[in-house]
Amino acid sequence: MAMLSFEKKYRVRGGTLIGGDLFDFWVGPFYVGFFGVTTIFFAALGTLMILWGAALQGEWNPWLINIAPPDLSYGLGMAPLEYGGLWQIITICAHGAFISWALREVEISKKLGIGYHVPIAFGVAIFAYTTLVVFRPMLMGAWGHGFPYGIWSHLDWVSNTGYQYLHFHYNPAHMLAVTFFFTTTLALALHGALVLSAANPGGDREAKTPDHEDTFFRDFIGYSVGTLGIHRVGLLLALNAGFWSAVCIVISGPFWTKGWPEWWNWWLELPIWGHVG
Ligand code: UQ2
Repeated sequence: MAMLSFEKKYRVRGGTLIGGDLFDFWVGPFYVGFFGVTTIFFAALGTLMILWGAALQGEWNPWLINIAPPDLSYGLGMAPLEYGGLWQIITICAHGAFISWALREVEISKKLGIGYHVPIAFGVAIFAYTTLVVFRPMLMGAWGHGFPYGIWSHLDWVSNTGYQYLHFHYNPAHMLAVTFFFTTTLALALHGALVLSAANPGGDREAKTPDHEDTFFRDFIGYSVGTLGIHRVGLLLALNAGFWSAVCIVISGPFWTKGWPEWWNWWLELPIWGHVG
């Protein structure tokens, strides 16, 4: 079925979570919906707050624009706009936009009668962000523990926060997160390469079918995870990358305040090394 007639067939009324038919329409190729409107609202307001912060500081170099969270002395209270209040409003707007976007994905999934895998996957990314700027700051007692909004400044924050725990690569949850990120790229490279190799056999030869893809991996390593299976593997790997990223930062501070290398002393402290005392 051609794409345009497919769209006509499945562009149905209903499936909205809120507002009934009020925003149940399309603008060109885009579904709007109540949450399309709230996404635009929060994204526009948040962007304006960033531009306002840039104007207040007189810093218009895109690399250097920096909206910092409040000083630690403000604790979990509100701060004046120029002293972290903008960061607090921008954080609220970011959550408004991200959660609206996820709920718009839910409405579209309901219209199409498909599962909720996409909004759940996006939800894990939102969870990682919320862990950084809400959960961990709340557990540590100050919004000032959130990261600053700026291209350069957020990189400095990551570097400084890492060194605060001496060597972040010794954080076991960070090890898991990094491993999942790398394995995700491995899986996507394998999958993308395999699909393109079947679709483009070279010359004027006709595209090959998915059973060729299965056969390649069965010949190569004796096992094929399958054309559906590779997407399950990919989703599992990607969700774990986001999840363990959130875990590795939320345990740093609230759970472990020393250097991460020292955490591994549990190994030396096992009662099996024949120490006396
Ligand atoms: C596969 C398959 C695909 C694929 C890929 C594989 C036909 C088109 C990439 C091979 C993947 C395997 C064996 C699992 C890899 C696991 C990890 C953790 C990287 O068999 O079926 O479908 O794209």
